[in-house]
Amino acid sequence: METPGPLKKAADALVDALTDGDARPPVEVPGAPGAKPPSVAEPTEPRAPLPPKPDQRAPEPLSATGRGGRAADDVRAQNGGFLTTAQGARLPDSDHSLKAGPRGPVLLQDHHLREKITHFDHERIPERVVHARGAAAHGVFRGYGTAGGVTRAAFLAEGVETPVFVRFSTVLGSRGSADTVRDTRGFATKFYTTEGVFDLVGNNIPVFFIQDAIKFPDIIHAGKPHPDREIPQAQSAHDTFWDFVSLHTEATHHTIWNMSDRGIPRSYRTMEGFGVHTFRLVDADGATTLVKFHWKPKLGVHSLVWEEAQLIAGMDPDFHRRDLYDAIEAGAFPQWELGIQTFPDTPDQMFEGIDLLDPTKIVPEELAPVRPIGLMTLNANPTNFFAEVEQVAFHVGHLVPGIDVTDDPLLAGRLFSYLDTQITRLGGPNFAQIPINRTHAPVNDMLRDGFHQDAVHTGVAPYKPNSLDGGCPFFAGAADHAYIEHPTPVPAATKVREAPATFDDHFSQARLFWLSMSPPEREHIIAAYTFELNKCYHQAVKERTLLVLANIDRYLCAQVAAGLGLPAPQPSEPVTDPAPSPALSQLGQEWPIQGRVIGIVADPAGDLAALAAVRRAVLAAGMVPLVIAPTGGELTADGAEPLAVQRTFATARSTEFDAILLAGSPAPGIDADGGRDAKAGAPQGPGAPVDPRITLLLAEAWRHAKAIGGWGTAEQALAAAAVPAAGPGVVLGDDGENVLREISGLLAAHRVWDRFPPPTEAATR
Ligand code: HDE
Repeated sequence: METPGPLKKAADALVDALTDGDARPPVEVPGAPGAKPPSVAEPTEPRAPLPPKPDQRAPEPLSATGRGGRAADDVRAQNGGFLTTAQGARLPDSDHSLKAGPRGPVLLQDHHLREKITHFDHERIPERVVHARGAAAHGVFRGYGTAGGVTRAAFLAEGVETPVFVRFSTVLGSRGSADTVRDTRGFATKFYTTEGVFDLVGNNIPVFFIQDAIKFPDIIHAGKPHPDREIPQAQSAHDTFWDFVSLHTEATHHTIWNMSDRGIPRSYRTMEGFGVHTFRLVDADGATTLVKFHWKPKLGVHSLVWEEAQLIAGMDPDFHRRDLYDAIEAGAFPQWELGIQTFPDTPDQMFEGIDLLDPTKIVPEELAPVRPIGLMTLNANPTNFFAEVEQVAFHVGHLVPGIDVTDDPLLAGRLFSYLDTQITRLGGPNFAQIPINRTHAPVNDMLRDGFHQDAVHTGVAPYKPNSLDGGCPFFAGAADHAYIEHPTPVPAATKVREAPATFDDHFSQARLFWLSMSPPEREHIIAAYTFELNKCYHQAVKERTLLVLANIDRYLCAQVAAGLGLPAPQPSEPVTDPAPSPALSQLGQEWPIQGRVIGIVADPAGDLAALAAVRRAVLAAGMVPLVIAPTGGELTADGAEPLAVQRTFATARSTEFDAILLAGSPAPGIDADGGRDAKAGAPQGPGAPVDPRITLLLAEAWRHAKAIGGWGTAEQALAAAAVPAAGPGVVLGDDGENVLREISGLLAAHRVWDRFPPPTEAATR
């Protein structure tokens, strides 16, 4: 190890300052790439790599077998200020191959060239076969102790803090696909508990498309792009998906969730998470309880509107990962409560007539309330995407004492699949030794060798029983926290390829979901089915899907049929009348507004001091203010403090903001010309000229049911955008801070839902 020079010492001091939680400087505008701004000129002196940004954290510095501790916080691989080869030989140049003269042929002996290119050629690993697109963060889970009566899992005991790593994902798209597509979202949590790793590998939808794992390749082949043209990317709006789900009606319940607003979350921070399957908890005395796991976001469940989701897929395909990272960097740490629904572990594994082994069914919260058992806070971004997010390997079979699986046939297949898939994806059987996957519990397995073996095992007897290594390692008993499968009785049976009769009901819970939606949510569901099916080419697929919809609801089926230009069929099964579950609707409650993004449109001719005051008030409320002005740089006025601009009229789009504040009505900027910025090309309405990008911004915010506020001459801009000044969710006033207060109240309900009152016809049979 080289002796640290002054530059390394300076960098270390910066790490200390930046990683000290209390000293962490507030970040008003998150997203800058480095911990320190670079110089304009290319640096000429070597120095140690900059530390990670204060919001970032690397995996714990543990050995491949869980040894070590927090001694060395900085586990980055770079060491020393000079560029070297992989073997540590210092390099004088990395821009020119070794040649026989400046114009001569390149020499084969150039090891640096070969090493650099060869390594580059192998930088990619196979993307996940599903859930390829995702983002993740580090955090901590604190047990409330309220699960103590039903499980002996140590990490759920009161006050126990457990590090976690959480990866959110879409299912269908490739690694580079857009975040805001209509899809199910993965919600996978790795708990690094003292008893070993526990992975809760869930989704943001509480049910699944299939009841048996053997169908997984079928649903995924149907949902992925068509095998001939490899289109469409990351979406279900195509023939093969609808062909499959209309024939395979056990997918009906999951599909209606996908077509609802749950399929297009506003943010990972505003998603619920579900373990989907029923698990079996075991307490200290061996008593068992069946449970379903729920993650409840502190910010509430909140979704995009479909047009917004589509615009964002183009404007900012990284919208969800950016939102997660920015919120954490800005200190608005996302939080979820972990909760359980508990059910008696009866021999039939049913609860109130619901088969707990059927993963296409929920148990409404009104029948079995969700009991909170702990709080998760995500408080650090990854330091290196590949090392952490790409290489993290979850597995439903990573369980700890006190948590056991049930005989859900979907879960059984998953218990096989997750281990199997990593062997290809992560290049061999030793992926548990990759830093992000290392357990924080001591490891003494008898698994040896294999590709990428990082541990240098000692001893001569990696087998049991042995005497040559003193019989070590020894077996643990229950008192030593051994993981002992619960001795669950299995009834005598005959081998068959069959599902139980209780799995035959495919429609009643899809109807339950539909009946639980508020009128605006129902309209969105109708629109989503209509949109997706109108993207299909085959009429047979559309007609077959209408037959499915008829079994859910007459109004839903009739409206979608009308949109498709087809007749609405009659139901083929009696339509049941389940009691709605109000807990399934996103509407009707108020939520905290931390981390919401407020676009403040500046009028350079307006009162900058007032704008600055509103900006400060947005920050004080825990939200992120982004100043939008005709050009970049700073806004200045006599006597006022200069104000940094984060977005220009050309770069801003309404979809980035949860609410818009107008500090006046800005005149057209220098690039307000359709030739330079097509957004500016729309015809202008009568009245004082307003920059056309701002009228577009307002018109979009209006139709996406976002709150809009303004002061000064703001009314002119609203008029130019044909936004009614007295319309729902529009707040005009003389004082910006008062306007902001009202806007904050509107944001607590997420959107201005009454802006577009839906038709009054209720769902009917
Ligand atoms: Fe997965 N799933 N899955 N899945 N799944 C994978 O594992 C699989 C299912 C879920 O962020 C794969 O490491 C089968 C349900 C998430 O890394 C693979 C079946 C639920 C993630 C796999 C299911 C999920 C995956 C691909 C049917 C919600 C992303 C890469 C029996 C409860 C984890 C990988 C991450 C990933 C198999 C069904 C959630 C192939 C066979 C149900 C969140 O092993």
